[in-house]
Amino acid sequence: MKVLITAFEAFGEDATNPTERLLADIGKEQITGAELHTLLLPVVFDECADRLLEAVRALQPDAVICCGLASGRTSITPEQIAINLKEVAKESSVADNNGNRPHDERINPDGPDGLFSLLPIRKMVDNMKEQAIPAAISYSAGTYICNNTMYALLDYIRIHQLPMLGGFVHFPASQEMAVAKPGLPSMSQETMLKGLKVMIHTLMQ
Ligand code: PCA
Repeated sequence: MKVLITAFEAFGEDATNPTERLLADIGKEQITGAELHTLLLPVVFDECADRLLEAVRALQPDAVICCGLASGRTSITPEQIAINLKEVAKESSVADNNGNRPHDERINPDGPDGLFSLLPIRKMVDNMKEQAIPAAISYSAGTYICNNTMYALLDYIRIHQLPMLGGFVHFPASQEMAVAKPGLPSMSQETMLKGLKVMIHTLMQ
């Protein structure tokens, strides 16, 4: 099974993005039955999706697992749904890495309002919990870059009717980030890697 894993560069106030390290770590792993490919995406509206879809077209993977940071979360959270909206709230300080702050914009003006993940998210969560990894389904990927990426991927699969699994998983902050911001919920990079491996194994079950 050909599996494409993606992650994001740092954004906002955070100097690092733990999914970037996660991507480097999974790139060194051998998983029987899986041919792994990795891709780091920019935290820029539209470009995140363009780069991902370029790789999808070139690789034609059987499955795509996109990974991103959701600082403040306590578990690894596969997303259930992506919504057709790009929105950076005015009061939020987090423009994308090119300074874009879209407001009330559709990702695809002709696309459906929402698209469900094509990954076996419930099985992934159950399998991670069985391995004592904190995990839960999330019902909102937000309206920022991760949602943009997930929606664009699912919309592409929908439009081209591809036999491809795809979806998005948010990870908590790393322990290093929690040292800099006391009180921030965190998870070790080792546990994140273990969780990602469990999710890849779940695809092949
Ligand atoms: N998390 C952000 C964008 C990049 C990332 O890792 C998000 O949740 O949209």
